[in-house]
Amino acid sequence: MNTSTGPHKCAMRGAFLIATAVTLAEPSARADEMVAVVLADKGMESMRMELSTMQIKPGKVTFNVTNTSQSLVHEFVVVKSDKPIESLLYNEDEKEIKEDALEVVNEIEDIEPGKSGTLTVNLEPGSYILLCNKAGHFKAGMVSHLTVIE
Ligand SMILES: [Cu+2]
Repeated sequence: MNTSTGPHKCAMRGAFLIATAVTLAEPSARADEMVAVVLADKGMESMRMELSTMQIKPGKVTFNVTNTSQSLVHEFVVVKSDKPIESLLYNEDEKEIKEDALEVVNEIEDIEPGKSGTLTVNLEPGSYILLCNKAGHFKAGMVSHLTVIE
């Protein structure tokens, strides 16, 4: 809204403030969380996972996950874990994190290059690790961290 002060502008601003006050008085109207996720790589050597936010409130959250790769299939796994990312158990033969030893909340399997997927889950407060567990991708850097806190 601009700062010009004609009589019409003042009337509009007053109406806007009333509408805002009504919204704030209703805490149950809180919107569900939404996190945009980008899975990007420059081939097998350099990969990353970018989140639009690294901290959200507990409850229903929808991840909108986009694979921007030219050629590689990625996946998106949500893990509840208080451990540092470096301490996750790694299977050197399979070149992947041992998911059996983890509390996997849910995942999107096989997002094709240039495609997107969505995943909606209910998350309680705590620490989460988000990763792609295709062979070699975790070690190449396709992992991120999310905190859920009230
Ligand atoms: Cu991947």
